[in-house]
Amino acid sequence: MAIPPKFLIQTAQFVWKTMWQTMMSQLAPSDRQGNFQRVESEFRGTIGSETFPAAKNRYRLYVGLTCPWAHRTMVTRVLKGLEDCVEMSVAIADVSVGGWRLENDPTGCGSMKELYQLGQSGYSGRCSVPALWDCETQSIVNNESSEIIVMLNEQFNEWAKYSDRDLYPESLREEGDRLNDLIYRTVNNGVYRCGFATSQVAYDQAVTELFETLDFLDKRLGDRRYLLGKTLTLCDVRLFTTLIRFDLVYHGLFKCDRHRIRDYANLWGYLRDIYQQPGIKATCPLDTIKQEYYSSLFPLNPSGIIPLGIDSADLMQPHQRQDLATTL
Ligand SMILES: N[C@@H](CCC(=O)N[C@@H](CS)C(=O)NCC(=O)O)C(=O)O
Repeated sequence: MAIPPKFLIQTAQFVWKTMWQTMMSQLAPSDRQGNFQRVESEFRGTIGSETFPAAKNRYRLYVGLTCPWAHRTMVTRVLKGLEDCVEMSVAIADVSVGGWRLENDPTGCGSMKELYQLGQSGYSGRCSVPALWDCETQSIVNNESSEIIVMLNEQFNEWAKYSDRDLYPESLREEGDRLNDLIYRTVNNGVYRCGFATSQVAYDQAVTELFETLDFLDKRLGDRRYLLGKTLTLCDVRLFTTLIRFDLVYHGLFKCDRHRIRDYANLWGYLRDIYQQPGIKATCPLDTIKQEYYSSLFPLNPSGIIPLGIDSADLMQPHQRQDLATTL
């Protein structure tokens, strides 16, 4: 006796959707309307405080190559020339353990979960990257990228190769912070709000806001080289790490598909401009980014198939944005 296909389809849909909702609630918690709710970072210590004085080789940065938030800290570390002052451990996204794995780490930890628990016994919160680790007190100083990059910019100048380079100048802070709020909500976190939405309404709102901001930023970058004028700031670092993943991952996997960054006249040149600056390309292993996203976010890509994407040659095309440097 053949099973009626309708029954088969309905059962598969029910089982599949239930499994998907269960996995999504672990991976990306959402509210009752299906909007992705990002969990607040828990460790908010400051370098330069009594507990965590600035020092050479005392702190270690834990990153993951896929992660745009961790990437902000990697780019800032390179732009300030802090490679010999703040060491870095690269965690690997491991879908089989459902988290970040560490290999041959000096702490002896085999995962970010073990590291967080070494820092605070009994810790049961999220074990995210980036995390700034204090090797002396064996504890996490801070795991919020927007704060770590400010500390990297100003607290290690005594040992920084490019100590004169101020990525968060006082005179541009007010305008930069305002822009950061918009970019965080609609672009940095906006792509996640699209990809992790669990209802059509939540996705529609996130995707509309995302492209409204990208259109606005594209226009803004028509007469200035960087977001705040002629100097590159943390504002650019924060936008860059989302843009570099956009055509590669977010456009397909997160359904951010109205346009690609390549379709924008100014954003595309701006992205290439930053990518081509000394040391930056090496922080962007495109194949790893693509592979880790498409395989570790299993509920969004159950087949595990990894698409073709863009490659480094596209990003190395000339951009001529240096000519805009004089206009503002
Ligand atoms: N607010 C954090 C977000 C960091 C974050 O979400 N990192 C992700 C990787 S892209 C992570 O490690 N997630 C693991 C988890 O939350 O358990 C920051 O900006 O530093």
